Amino acid sequence: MSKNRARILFADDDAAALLVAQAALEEVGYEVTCAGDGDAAVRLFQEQKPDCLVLDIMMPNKNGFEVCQAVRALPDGKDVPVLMLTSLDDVDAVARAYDSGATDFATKGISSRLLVERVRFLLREHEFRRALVVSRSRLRMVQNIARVGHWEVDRKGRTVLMSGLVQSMLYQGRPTNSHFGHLATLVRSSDGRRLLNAFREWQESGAQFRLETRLRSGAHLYIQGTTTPGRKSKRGRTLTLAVQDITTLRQAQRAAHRLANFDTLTGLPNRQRFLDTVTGHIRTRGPSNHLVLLCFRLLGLERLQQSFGHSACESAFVSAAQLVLAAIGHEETDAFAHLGGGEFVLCRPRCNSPSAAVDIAEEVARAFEAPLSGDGWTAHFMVSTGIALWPADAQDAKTLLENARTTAASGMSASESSYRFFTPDVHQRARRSMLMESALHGALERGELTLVYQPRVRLEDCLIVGTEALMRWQHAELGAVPPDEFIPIAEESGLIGTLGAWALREACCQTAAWRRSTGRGLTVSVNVSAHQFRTPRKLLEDVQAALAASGLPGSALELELTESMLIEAAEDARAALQELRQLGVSFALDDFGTGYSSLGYLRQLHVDCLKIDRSFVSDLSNSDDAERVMMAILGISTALRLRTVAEGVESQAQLVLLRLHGCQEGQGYLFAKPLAPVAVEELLAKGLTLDPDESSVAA
Ligand code: G
Ligand code: G
Ligand code: MN
Repeated sequence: MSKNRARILFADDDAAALLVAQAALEEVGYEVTCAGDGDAAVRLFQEQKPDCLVLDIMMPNKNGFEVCQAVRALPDGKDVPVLMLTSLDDVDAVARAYDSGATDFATKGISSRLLVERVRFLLREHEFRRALVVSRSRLRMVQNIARVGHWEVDRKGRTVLMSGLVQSMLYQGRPTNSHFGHLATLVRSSDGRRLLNAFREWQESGAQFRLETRLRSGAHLYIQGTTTPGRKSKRGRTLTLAVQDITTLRQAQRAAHRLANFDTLTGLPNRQRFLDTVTGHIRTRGPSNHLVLLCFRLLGLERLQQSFGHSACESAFVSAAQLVLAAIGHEETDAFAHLGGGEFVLCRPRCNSPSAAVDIAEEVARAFEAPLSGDGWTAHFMVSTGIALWPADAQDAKTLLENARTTAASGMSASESSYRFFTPDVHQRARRSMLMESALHGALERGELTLVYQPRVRLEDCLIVGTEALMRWQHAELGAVPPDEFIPIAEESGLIGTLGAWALREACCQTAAWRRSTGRGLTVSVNVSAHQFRTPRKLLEDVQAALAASGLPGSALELELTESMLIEAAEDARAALQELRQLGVSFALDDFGTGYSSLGYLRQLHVDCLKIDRSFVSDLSNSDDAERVMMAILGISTALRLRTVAEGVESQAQLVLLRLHGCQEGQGYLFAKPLAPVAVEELLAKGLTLDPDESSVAA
């Protein structure tokens, strides 16, 4: 059974007529099913879903009209072509046939050739109609997707046809008087006048149009389209408007503009818009004129982020933006932007003098003297300000901005708010630190990092009691990079986690080996960075792993921390310290005397040892004051029952004074420099005391 073969249901109680018609229809290729009465016709229709019905009128149980009605009531029967066979001249029957839903009629008894043609015509017409319905619904779908509608008006502007979409665009779906002139009354009067004028022109020749206006109802109307003068009708020529709703497009364009030009958090302009504005200022300003660009970077965000998370930082940015804006006394010609991450930039065209820039920087610093607070948090911030001047420091906006930013970044390790002017070496340093950061990746794997060990001695007899492990980096191009330089970079780039873990393991393994070879209880001190201390769980795991791998007892390991690290320590850091202490690990306060040095804090910090900064040691033999300060420090230390280590001991005189005032241990060039492991081994092989004779005293 081919798909293209149409199936015809032929219903007639006259068996002879049936046979004749069936033969004729089959001859031209149709498949024919015959029904001898009305009920059979309805049943067969349901079973076979024929493509066309031919119905006699007079039949048992249901006549042709009834069959037609029954079929039309079926879900599949609404569209099927139905040809009704009526008697010649029976006009009534023709009318009833249409009433009951027939598609067409033919006179009963027409020649079978004519009947075949009739059926063929009906089927073809049905096919066209179906194709039309499909294409219309496709068109409607496409129009809905593209938000396109049409509106046809007559010469006077009266609506002939308006699609639903146009109705909803213009009238929000409410049925209203949809005269073209009425549209003009819905919009602002100037737009209305333009519309009426355009209407006259459109009737002469078609045109493209765009209307972006606000309806009197308050809603925005964004449409565009084409007008085409149309067909002639009794009422004259019509005009067809193809109308496209571009509201979504417009909104997307607006949003894109907002995203491209503004910081979504603070609503301030972003980097791109800032640069555009500054570029504009530079273009319109002669070289004799000046611009100043200030970059303000918020310091102290890391702590807030750690304790209260990202959303606290975001709300801090918003409050900070307001503070900075108020402090700078915002002027109309200013360009002011949030670059993200608490970095604000200001470009002020009329500010010509460096001293005026300093005033602004100081005003902003003052604004942050009071703490900021938000949902459940209060935090203290500082500001590092970088200042760059045009045209002295850069020719174009982008370089000017980058110079101010680099300058601000270079002040980020300061312990209070500060400002700096750009100088070319800021740039050099920034370049070097970038170079360093990329070189630091993989330094460990390439074996460029090593540990050196500076012996620590008991002052009374100069017996070596342990060492301090210090990191060294030797790079092929950069040379020997001092830790003061690369540790901060390792911290910023997050590499410190890996380096710190490595140093702990290496120092523990080395010390365990020396303990085995000497049979003495040597200890080792390892420096811990602020960054490591901010992830106390990892620090704890690293220490556990280092002790396990080396077999070193926890009591032989001392961690060197700074006061600021301990003071900033969050709750989880204190908990980790406690767990480390249970492993036997002890803690030394490094660089003592250079930090807060609050006695109140000192008691709460629970450290075991103070390492007196070498600045206090170096002055010792030259000034009485220095000696009195040292006595005071040692007094505190005794009162708190802490061990003390003097750092940077360089002379016999210093050693004598330190012994005199009861300092227990010392480290310094007088005894030994930081040494490579083999050199330490040679020392240990010679004996464990490092009693310096006069000749070894540094000049
Ligand atoms: O010896 P030297 O100048 O290299 O030490 C300078 C400073 O570098 C030390 O005071 C110490 O704070 C830091 N430092 C040296 N080694 C390490 C280390 O392994 N880890 C950390 N965090 N800091 C170190
Ligand atoms: O971690 P800390 O900041 O304590 O690091 C000690 C630093 O002091 C290291 O850089 C080390 O090289 C240096 N150092 C050690 N002994 C002496 C010394 O006697 N004199 C001077 N000037 N520096 C020293
Ligand atoms: Mn140290």
